[in-house]
Amino acid sequence: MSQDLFQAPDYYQVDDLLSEEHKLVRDTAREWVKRAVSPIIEEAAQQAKFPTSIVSGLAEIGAFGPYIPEAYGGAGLDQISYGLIMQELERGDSGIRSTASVQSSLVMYPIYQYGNEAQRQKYLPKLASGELLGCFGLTEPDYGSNPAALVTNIKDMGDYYLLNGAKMWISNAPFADIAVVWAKNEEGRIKGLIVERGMEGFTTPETHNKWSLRTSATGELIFDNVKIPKENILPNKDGLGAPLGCLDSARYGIAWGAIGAAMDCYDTALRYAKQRIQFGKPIAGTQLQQKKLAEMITEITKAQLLTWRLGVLKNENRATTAQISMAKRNNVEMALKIAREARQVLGAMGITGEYAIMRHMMNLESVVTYEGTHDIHLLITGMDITGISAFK
Ligand code: TGC
Ligand code: FAD
Repeated sequence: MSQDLFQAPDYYQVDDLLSEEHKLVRDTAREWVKRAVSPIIEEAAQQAKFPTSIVSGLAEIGAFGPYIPEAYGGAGLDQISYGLIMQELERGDSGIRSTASVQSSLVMYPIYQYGNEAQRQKYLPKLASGELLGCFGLTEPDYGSNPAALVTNIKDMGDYYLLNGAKMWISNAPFADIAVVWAKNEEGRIKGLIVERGMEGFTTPETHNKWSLRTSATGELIFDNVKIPKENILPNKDGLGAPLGCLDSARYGIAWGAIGAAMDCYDTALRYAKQRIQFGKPIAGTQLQQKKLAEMITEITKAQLLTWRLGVLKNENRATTAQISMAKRNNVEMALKIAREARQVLGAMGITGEYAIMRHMMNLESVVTYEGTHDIHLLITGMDITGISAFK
């Protein structure tokens, strides 16, 4: 990949809305991405390998549990700082943001919110430092958008639970040390449990041949009569609302992350358009390319303002699921459209690994599907404004 010359666009001086701490956290993550992610990420994507060398750096910049209290090893930051870290990571690559999202919002968050003190003490500090990596198993081969119908199950055996079933499309699964898994008990109630690598009957085969999110390892979780100690059940919340509560937090981070990918595509296209000469002048001087670039910065600016406001609401514990859905859906689609347009601005160069645009575009094809598809988020908005569920 060519040298990382990224300059973040801020057309409406959104920086003025950020505190000094927000800017420090953001700039630390930005500098780290330039130094540690940009030089290695293209090769990692080409080889479809999660770059394990960056795990300690992710922990150092506070990307594992940004809003988890410091007493448990987290960074103790607010929701806007969390969002800004996700933005900077996805500026580098959605797969890197994915790994941090899963660790923070889908593994540390449920242990912190739904776990007991012993579980928090046992797992959170090691997850924050990157000594342990985790994954989140909700989706099953036959139940993606409709997790309420999941069939993975636990049976009470007196001293322990017996876990059976399978999860699919699980980020971090191939290398995760622990998995937060959602399964039904004998009453059909969804429970969260912590499954540890090494438990007999638990395997995590990798999913190969992805054209998207190639720096993030994806796999299955297979449970064949796995004995789960009773102390591994998350005691403080059950029902579908428990995993969906984690998704709220992760979707919020994705809303910010997508802006990072969009900013990178825009910045690359703008620089290229100013330098690339055709018909005796920079292509940036043509009306058609200016239209593309002007629309990109307009959409990025709208997304920045939407997401900043969502962050304020989230800090005040007032952000609703439907507001988060709107931001996730809007920003991912915005980023995907910008990636497609930006790729065209670069002509043939746009399809090479010399520039990050095509990698962002392909990554975003996963981001638009996971954590609730584009359609599902639209229907969540529809349900919110009409009061009628289209899912039932
Ligand atoms: P519904 O009847 O609406 O709700 C069931 C219960 O859950 C409560 N609830 C929530 N609670 C907390 N947070 C939320 N966001 C909640 N949404 C709903 C609700 O109040 C109710 O509670 P109760 O007490 O009345 O029982 O549920 P439904 O079955 O109709 O489904 C609604 C729907 C379709 C919106 C939901 O199932 C959904 O969001 N589906 C999408 C599935 C999804 O997003 N899966 C993501 C898997 S994880 C992933 O993709 C990780 S990618 C990670 C990466 O690499 O970054
Ligand atoms: P389906 O639910 O089968 O949907 C197929 C299509 O039908 C979609 O377009 C959908 O919008 C549409 N559709 C479904 N229902 C309706 C409806 N009622 N009305 C209209 N249209 C509808 N899951 C995890 O649990 N943990 C992870 O870590 C994780 N990581 C992932 C990583 C990657 C790279 C990918 C691609 C997925 C990951 N997922 C993970 C799974 C992801 O959350 C699901 O793929 C997603 O929720 C959609 O489920 P599905 O693929 O089964 O699609």
